[in-house]
Amino acid sequence: MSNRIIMFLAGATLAFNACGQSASTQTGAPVETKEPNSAYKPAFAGQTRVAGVKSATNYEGKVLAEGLKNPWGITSLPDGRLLITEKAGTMRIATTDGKVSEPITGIPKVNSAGQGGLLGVRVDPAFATNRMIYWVFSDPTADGNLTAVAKGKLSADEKTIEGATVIYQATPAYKGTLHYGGRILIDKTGNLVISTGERSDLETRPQAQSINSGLGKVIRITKDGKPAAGNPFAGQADARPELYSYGHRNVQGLAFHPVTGDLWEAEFGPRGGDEVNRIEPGKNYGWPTITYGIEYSGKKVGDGIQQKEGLQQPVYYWDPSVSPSGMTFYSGDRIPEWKNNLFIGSLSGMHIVRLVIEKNKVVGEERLLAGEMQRFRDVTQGKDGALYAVTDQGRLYKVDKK
Ligand SMILES: [Ca+2]
Repeated sequence: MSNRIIMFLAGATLAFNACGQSASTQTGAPVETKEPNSAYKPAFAGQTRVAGVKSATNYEGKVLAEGLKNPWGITSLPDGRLLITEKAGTMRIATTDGKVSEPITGIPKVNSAGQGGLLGVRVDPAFATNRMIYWVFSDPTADGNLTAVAKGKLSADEKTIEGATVIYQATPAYKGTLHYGGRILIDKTGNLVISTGERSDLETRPQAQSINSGLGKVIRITKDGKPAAGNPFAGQADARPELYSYGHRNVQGLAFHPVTGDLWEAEFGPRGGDEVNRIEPGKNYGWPTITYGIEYSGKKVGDGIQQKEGLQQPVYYWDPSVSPSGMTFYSGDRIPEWKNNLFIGSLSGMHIVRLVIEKNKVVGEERLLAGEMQRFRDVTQGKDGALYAVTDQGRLYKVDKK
């Protein structure tokens, strides 16, 4: 079957599913036009460079605020305001019309060198009564830096975090400042799902494949930092019971699918090989044994293989890299054609990725706000059903229909 026919069929599927809604237009041509770094072949059709789509809805990205200092994570408070972390170690609260608070104090020291700092943040589902907040940060210890998780209570006047406590450290520590992962979600059982990185260097990289290391993992812990019940390696000798999945490089996107409830993640590849994965407990996602990327030097990674029995294939990958950061599925009603699509902040690509997903496969890709020339660090869905995003350059955006 020719590529053209496959694209036509994909377009027909989209139009059918969007019946009764304003349907996205299938443009056919992939949104990526640059040469890939390698000649690696995908494992299945639609694993990279799928047909481009274009939102039919007249949407806009409005700058609500500027001057945030390297914002990294954004999430909604129950009243609809936005809680934002800044890399150097502060949090601020922003209203959805762009008023930004003074920095919130009481947060344990972070090491903000390199890619470290105050990272992902979530509020307790019972925040309205307990005011608890959970966050990930780069923890400077005597042995080096590591990805850690802390919790604390937002004071009634919203000026400080009370009783901040470090509840989990993804050891071992390492004297480097790269690849901390750093996202956090709260799952439907009330446990915390955290991402880490393999700390980038050749020395630590193999630990992504070790189930007795905290590096290069998705981790699932209780709100007290203990391994969550039902984790895949519980009771297994020489394995850490807090681990949920492994073989990751640097996971900076985590989101639950609003319909299936599945955990999805995005991670950075080296030169090419950025990935979107659907995470199943206990599975090995391959890094550094398999990858669609190459070393920054241009050499192959390891044996230069992309597929291996027992190692999970990404649902989708990019080459060249877009640097996929924070992400969310859209479950709002304001733009019906976006329902259940995945939105990912792109750093080096400087846009917001929109992926249309059907039956766990990507069937369309769009680039939003590419003209803004911003490094989109995180995106979340507001209580009002609009998307809110923060950029490395310090902007807070609202993305909504005009
Ligand atoms: Ca992988």
